Amino acid sequence: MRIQLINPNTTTAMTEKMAVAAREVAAAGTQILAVQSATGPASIESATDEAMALPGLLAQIRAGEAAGVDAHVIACFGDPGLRAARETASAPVIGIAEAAMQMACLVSASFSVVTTLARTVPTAHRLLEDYGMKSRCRRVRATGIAVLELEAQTSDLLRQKIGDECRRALAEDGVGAIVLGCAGMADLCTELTQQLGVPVIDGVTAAVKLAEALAVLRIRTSKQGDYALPSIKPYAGVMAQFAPV
Ligand code: 2AL
Repeated sequence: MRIQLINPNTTTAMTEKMAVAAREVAAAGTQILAVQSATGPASIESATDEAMALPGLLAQIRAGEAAGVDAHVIACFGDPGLRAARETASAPVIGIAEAAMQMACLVSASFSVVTTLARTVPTAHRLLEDYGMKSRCRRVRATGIAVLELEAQTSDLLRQKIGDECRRALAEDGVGAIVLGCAGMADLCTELTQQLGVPVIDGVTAAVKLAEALAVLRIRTSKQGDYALPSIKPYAGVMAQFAPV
């Protein structure tokens, strides 16, 4: 099976980092095709970044559909463009935030999210609302770390900082699990789970395993109702190249 792992930001080091995490958990017969947007911001930390990242992301979804991939993963914790990607695709599309939150709910009554900048916290709250998970998430905690500080291997200093915030979540929030709020934290999941003694869930690996499950079960994105294909129409200016076909 082939899973297209899409980094919707344009930072190659981050794409490579998440590909390593994805390949570590992929089943023997699963190929991870790691790609990134060709246009857009270096990291996605605001609604503006997200809006500017979407044309490049949707172009990758379309390319993956044309290549016949079995599933797509959108590897950014804001799940940018998830609804639009599901309109565009017939294969399943999994966002890492939804995947991590769903998996946390399978093993704990409640969880906290430990994420990057305070700037990204409202997005996480909006996703919790959209996914009907507000009652399961006790708190979304920012570490003050920018996404691009996590683009390559996470430094010892940042590992400590993220670990400390997870410890505070366990001490203060009354939760049984932690959800990591950035694709760039994928390399911390195993060690934090060992150190903290509770499930620490990274969305990249959670999404890969959910994508495999849907593909094996031949469950694909519904083309009726909300995720029906978008209608074809002219797009003007620079957007013409991104128009649905
Ligand atoms: C992210 C992420 O995972 N990738 C990115 O560009 N921004 N998440 C975040 N919370 O800022």
